[in-house]
Amino acid sequence: MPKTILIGAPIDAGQRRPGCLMGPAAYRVAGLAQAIAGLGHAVTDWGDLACPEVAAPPCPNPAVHSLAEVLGWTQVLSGRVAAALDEGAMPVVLGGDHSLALGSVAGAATHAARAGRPLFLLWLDAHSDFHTPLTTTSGNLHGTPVAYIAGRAGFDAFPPFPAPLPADRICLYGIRSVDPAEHAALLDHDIAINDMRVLDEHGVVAPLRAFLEQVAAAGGMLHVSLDVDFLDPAIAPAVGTTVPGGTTFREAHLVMELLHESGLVTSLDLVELNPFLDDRGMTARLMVDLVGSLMGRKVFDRPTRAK
Ligand code: NNH
Ligand code: MN
Ligand code: MN
Ligand code: MN
Repeated sequence: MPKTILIGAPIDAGQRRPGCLMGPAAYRVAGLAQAIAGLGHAVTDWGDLACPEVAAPPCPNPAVHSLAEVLGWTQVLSGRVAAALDEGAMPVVLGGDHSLALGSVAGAATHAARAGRPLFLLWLDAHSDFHTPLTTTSGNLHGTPVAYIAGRAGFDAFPPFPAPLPADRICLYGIRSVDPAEHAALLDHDIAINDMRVLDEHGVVAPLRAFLEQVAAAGGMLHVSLDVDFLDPAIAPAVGTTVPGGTTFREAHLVMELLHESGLVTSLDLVELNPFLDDRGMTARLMVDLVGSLMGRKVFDRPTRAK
């Protein structure tokens, strides 16, 4: 029986709008554990983690805020996600803002290194989150995890990322908001950038399959980081940074269904849900439904490709 471990990460220090702290509670109210258990998984809920008190050195960029808190979360999450993977389970991290991925992906990378397998990253997001603490102008560290994971300089306050991912193991998908400093840095890296233009032109399937084939060929582990703003704001209003032109209900489900069929996903983040901005729980419910598709819910249990 596949094992799933839920890890609550009520962090909102990576951005400025209050409300993400309620994310883990909203997922529980929306029935996340029951949905996963109903698909035949053994689900354990580790509850909400607490942020340890740590000291952070001063940051040369005065815009950066809440560095110590984000650092504390990075340390605790890295340890817990690695521990969940060591138990042979799939950790599902319930955010909390996207800065939690500094820790969750570090934990996945720690485990992958111990297991001697390459780690791949699928970043489902409107944003590229490729700032460093030195380039961010908002000072919101939720805009930085991909740069940390890719081993960019500027993260001196943080533990060195365990085995940074080469660019060709990272896939950005759903992107439609990139700041100038991120844009310049991305041009220097060979990261697959599936922005909405690419998905409009090629559809959601082909670019995703191409990446999944790479993961499978390498015998890799796959961390999926799902930002609520990957979805179109019309179907997912409960996020502080809505960007029009996101994926539709069916596109998002199809992505999840393909991920399930691939059998490759080993860890998952659910980030940026702000229940205070939700409309009668619709976003929390949609996120739970998407996890259901990722974990194997389907209408018919048969090969899905028409002959
Ligand atoms: N790039 C912007 C910043 O760094 C926005 C980041 N916001 C996000 N990322 N929601 O997913 O502030
Ligand atoms: Mn994000
Ligand atoms: Mn985003
Ligand atoms: Mn922001």
